[in-house]
Amino acid sequence: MYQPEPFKIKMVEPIRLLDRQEREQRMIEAGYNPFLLRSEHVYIDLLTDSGTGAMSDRQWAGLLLGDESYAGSRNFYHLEETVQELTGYRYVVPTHQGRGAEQIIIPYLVRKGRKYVLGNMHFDTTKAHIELAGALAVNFITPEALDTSTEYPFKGNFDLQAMERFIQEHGAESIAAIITTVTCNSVGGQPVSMANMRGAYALGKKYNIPVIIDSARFAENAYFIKQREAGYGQRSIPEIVREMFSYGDALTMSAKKDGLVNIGGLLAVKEDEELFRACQALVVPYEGFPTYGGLAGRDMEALALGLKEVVQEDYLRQRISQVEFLGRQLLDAGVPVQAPIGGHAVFVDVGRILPEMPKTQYPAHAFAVALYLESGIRAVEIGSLLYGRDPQTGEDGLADLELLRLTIPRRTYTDNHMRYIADSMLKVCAQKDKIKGVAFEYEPPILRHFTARFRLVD
Ligand code: P70
Repeated sequence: MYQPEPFKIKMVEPIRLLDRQEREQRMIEAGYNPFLLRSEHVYIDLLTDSGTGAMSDRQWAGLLLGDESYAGSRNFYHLEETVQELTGYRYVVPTHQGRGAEQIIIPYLVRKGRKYVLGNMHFDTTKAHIELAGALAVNFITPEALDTSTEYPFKGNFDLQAMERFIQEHGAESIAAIITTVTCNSVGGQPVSMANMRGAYALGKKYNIPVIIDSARFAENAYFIKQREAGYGQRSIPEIVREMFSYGDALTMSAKKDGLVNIGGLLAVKEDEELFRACQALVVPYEGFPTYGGLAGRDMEALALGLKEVVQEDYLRQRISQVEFLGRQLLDAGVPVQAPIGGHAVFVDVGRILPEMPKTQYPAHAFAVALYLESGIRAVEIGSLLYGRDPQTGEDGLADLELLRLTIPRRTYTDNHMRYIADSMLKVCAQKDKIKGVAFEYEPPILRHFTARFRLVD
């Protein structure tokens, strides 16, 4: 059943499709890296759902209520109350975006020789902060997640037994933290079940390891729990969200996703005053005074309102079903995609479309280049390019899956855009033998996918 939008459109932003020749020229100029294209040269932008959504009229109105005082802005108190109510956490620190929260809490947790940070699957900025702090990021994703063809309802889950074995083998004192990422971005925007979140938290308590919830897409995760997990069908989204956060000691949030704003982030601590004081002290040199943390007063107001809108069920129903609508068209046409369809994006399993191409030629990135040339659509690789090299051996081509992410911004594109995306994907698949791999012309040492330049391999 399709779900009509629970909003109507008040303002439009024109977009334009360049002709094929110009698209080719622009891709050469961008060094075959879609990140380096100018957005005006992109027709439909599926690079990310981060900061790219549309705000509501209430949020825009909220911008005019910005109190731009350096200290004690009223918008901070509105945001603080909203986050306390939503999560049950006592201490709230705004940050400029998700990685702002990570750069504060991760180095603090990694202190005193704690070598490992465990996760269901860490996202790239989180992994980068863990490595910059001198620790290793270790993933314990459930094995079902790595087979894109099986319909498993909670592919974001931890393999809790494997994680406990690791803790026992390496000693609890060597573990800095457990990070639960909801939804789990790297394996396809896949949800973590409540039972699994509870289990990860129980391990944290048993071994005295703090549990941090990386909560960029917390509301989408809550919606999946309501749909799929026994016992939650009759519970409200805010109730489910509250329970989810009860299984963490602190949270980091990129508010550019489920915060429904274009910029913003959060760090919040449930009740550990020492942890909060340490984070509060660090936020000053890195982000700003604790009542603004790198955000304007108006940004904090828009975020407080966004956090209230995102837990509305009619919003979530349409959001998730639009992504599903795109995914279904691809699945029905035989394109391998991560199933079931995730929350914020359709993840295409390019490893299965181009099985012959070596992982070190980054098949999903090569596919993204071909998709732009065909259609003006910009998508992003979530595979060996993004994963990066082994920090100790320098080995490359290590991701389990070579995925192409068609990321859907919130409240931004229509179902006709989804149809165009599906048609374009099928055209590229029909000519897959012509897709060429890529090789580096320039490879940055860290977070390389953002600024690398490439040439095509013959
Ligand atoms: C995305 C962006 C950001 C992110 C995240 C999770 C689970 C933290 C952060 C950092 C990053 C991106 C990737 C490819 C293309 C463009 C952008 N995810 N945790 O799209 O938050 O960006 O606010 O510092 O997904 O998935 P922030």
